[in-house]
Amino acid sequence: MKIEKEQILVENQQQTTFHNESFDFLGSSLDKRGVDVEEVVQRLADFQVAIPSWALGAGGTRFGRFSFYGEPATLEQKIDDVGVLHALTGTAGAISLHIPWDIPEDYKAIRERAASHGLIFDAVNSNTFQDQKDAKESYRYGSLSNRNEAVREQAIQHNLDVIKIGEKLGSKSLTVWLADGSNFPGQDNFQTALLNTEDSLKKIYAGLPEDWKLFIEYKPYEPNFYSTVIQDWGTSFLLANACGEKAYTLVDLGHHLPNTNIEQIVSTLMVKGKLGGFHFNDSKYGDDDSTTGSVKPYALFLIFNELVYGMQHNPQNPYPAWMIDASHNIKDPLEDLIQSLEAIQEAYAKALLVDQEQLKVAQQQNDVVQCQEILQNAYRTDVRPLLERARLQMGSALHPLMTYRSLQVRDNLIKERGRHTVATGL
Ligand code: PSV
Ligand code: MN
Ligand code: MN
Repeated sequence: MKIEKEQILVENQQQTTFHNESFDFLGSSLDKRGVDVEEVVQRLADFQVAIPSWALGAGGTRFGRFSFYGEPATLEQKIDDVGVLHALTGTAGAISLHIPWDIPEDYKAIRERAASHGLIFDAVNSNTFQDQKDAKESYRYGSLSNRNEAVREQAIQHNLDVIKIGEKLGSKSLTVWLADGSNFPGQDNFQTALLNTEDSLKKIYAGLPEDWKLFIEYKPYEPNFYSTVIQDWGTSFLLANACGEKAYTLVDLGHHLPNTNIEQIVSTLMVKGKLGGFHFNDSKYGDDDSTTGSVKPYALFLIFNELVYGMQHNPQNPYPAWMIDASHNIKDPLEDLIQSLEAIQEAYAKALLVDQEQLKVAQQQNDVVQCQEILQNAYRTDVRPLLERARLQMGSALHPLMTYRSLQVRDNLIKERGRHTVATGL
């Protein structure tokens, strides 16, 4: 299934008049506020978010999994699905693979397929949280932190193999998320587990190509419920520092205890030049992996406000690698991702509207009320016409979800792939 530009154009034509009216209205009021509207639209068009291969099928819970009809069963089909998203939104220009779920058979063909959709390969993800078929050692009691050297070596080698696969695809980064931890007090020696992890990560880092980055993801709990070795940004930060300048912390929005001030973490990491990657999702309770912006859109805006500030003021921090890390178990996964992409762009656009100069003045005057007004003035602006304009400029859909439905994408995928497909992955 491939969406042609012409199909989108036809859909857009029916909605252009209404779009032009709302864009002109918003544009003139932003103009009066001193906003460079063209620049905001351009930044939105430039903002690309990677889609992980595991988000394209319906996720499961530990109680079961209800598959969604027409899910991709192969790597080729996963790439095609991201192609659909990118054609509609203009924002999903990269795919992130998880190894060994997504090992290509024919690298050239896979690269060409991705390129035909305008996609590049983002970070490759290793997997040492599951035992693979025929593996010699088990990760039951941890991988990079394991007290048994043979297990650690197997996990290190796996990461080095993942780098090799990524190199053949044109990826430039490796993301390591570890499930390592313990379920009961006394089960593990915290210090040994941490030092083993540091040592293992350094060995992986040593195998990193010159122009690659290593992203170290943290998470407070789950699947282990007493302790996690890389539990928070501080632990990730110290491990990244121990590895070297190509190692960075990766923030996943769902990997924090309730009420954590994520925007402050973002700001601390950026000022220290160590925010490498970012996973979007939303949650009510834990690592829920819900649609981005579906539960706490204001929190997402505050995070983006710090990201925008950091991108403008912290040249010491590289441009972060953006990815959606959500996987829902009841929605059509593609519709879910379209909603996430829209919410991300919306939060970004609103953050771009924050009057940083005025905010600085209000902060200097300790005008707390005015500080809040400035932030909320940006947040309360309906920025959707800006997103539409960016998509229009890119030849993408003015209204991606509407177009997805009117082109009957899911029905076509079912016709092509059948109703019951089994994807590799979570
Ligand atoms: C597990 O929590 C997780 O969702 C992490 O966020 C990783 O990024 C992802 O799985 C893939 O390994
Ligand atoms: Mn993640
Ligand atoms: Mn997660």
